Amino acid sequence: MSSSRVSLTQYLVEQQRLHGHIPSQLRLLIEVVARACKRIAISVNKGALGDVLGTAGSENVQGEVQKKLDIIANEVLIEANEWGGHLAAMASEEMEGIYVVPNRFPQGEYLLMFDPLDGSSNIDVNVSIGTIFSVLKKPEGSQGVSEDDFHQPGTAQVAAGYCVYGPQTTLVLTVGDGVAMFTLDREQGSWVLTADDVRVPEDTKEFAINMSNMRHWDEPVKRYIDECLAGEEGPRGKNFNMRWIASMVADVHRILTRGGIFMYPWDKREPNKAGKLRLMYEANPMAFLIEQAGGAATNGRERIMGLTPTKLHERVAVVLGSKNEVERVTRYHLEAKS
Ligand code: P6P
Repeated sequence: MSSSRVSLTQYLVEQQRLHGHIPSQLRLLIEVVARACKRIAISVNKGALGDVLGTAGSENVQGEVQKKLDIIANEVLIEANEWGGHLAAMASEEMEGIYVVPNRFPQGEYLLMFDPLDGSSNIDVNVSIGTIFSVLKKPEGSQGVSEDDFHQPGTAQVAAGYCVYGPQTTLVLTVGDGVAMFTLDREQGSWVLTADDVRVPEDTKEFAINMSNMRHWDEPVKRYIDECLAGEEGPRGKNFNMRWIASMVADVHRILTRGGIFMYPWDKREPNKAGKLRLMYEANPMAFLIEQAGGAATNGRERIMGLTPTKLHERVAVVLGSKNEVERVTRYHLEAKS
């Protein structure tokens, strides 16, 4: 690839030439999602100058109060993707059921899932938020499309990524050949390759967890965090730092950039041992990116991408990031069971 600026399109064309993982319909899908993220960034960046802050006076299927920007982002992604002929259906955190591409448009072979604006509690306080997306192929031979077609393990993803709306607007993407980052050049309105072959350091001194939930955690998580807090006098023999942005996209971006461990474990308020985060459009795409960058992603015990969902909005516990730390948490869970 030339040392000069590489655009998203050039990167995708060259990746297809090198690895053959990006058929033209998938390239179109990624470019359409990237364009939608540029449109969302414009609304996000307006803040109080546009009628985009505050709540929309409605709740989503999760029972969460919807922000105006949640609805704007959801509509932008639906409208950008429904006519292209690359998709059979979409699913969103903001919609109860799947959105089947209307008959007036050609049907494609891909399924797109997204959290249109993750971290919305941060919108009104000007903290980074993001769009998360995951792409599956519609199962061969399935007539029409139903929610069951989405119930595939994370290992079946053909692409995943996020766009973080922060000091920079950055698109982070994998199609199974490593992780690349593209920064939005606002003057030209184009995505420029700014990092290729991203790697997560296997060790870290930085953990991310919402400490206010400590009293609800299971023993292995308490043990792990207590040891981090004990610092160099404790069993880990080193001091740790803590970060919690409460925007998964921003916390994961930090971990992809400099390492770390992110934990949203199940807690005793969750009767069915699930967690807060959603498997299909938060945990799975982030797990794909982290694994492609040499990290690990589990629910505390088992690989997230190995789980087969049975419901569209299924929740899961999440432990992801620097491989050696994630594996330590798994070991503590196994020791607790024995
Ligand atoms: P808490 C945002 O609402 C989100 O889904 C993730 O982006 C984030 O990591 C988590 O929830 C924050 O949860 O309980 O700390 O507000």
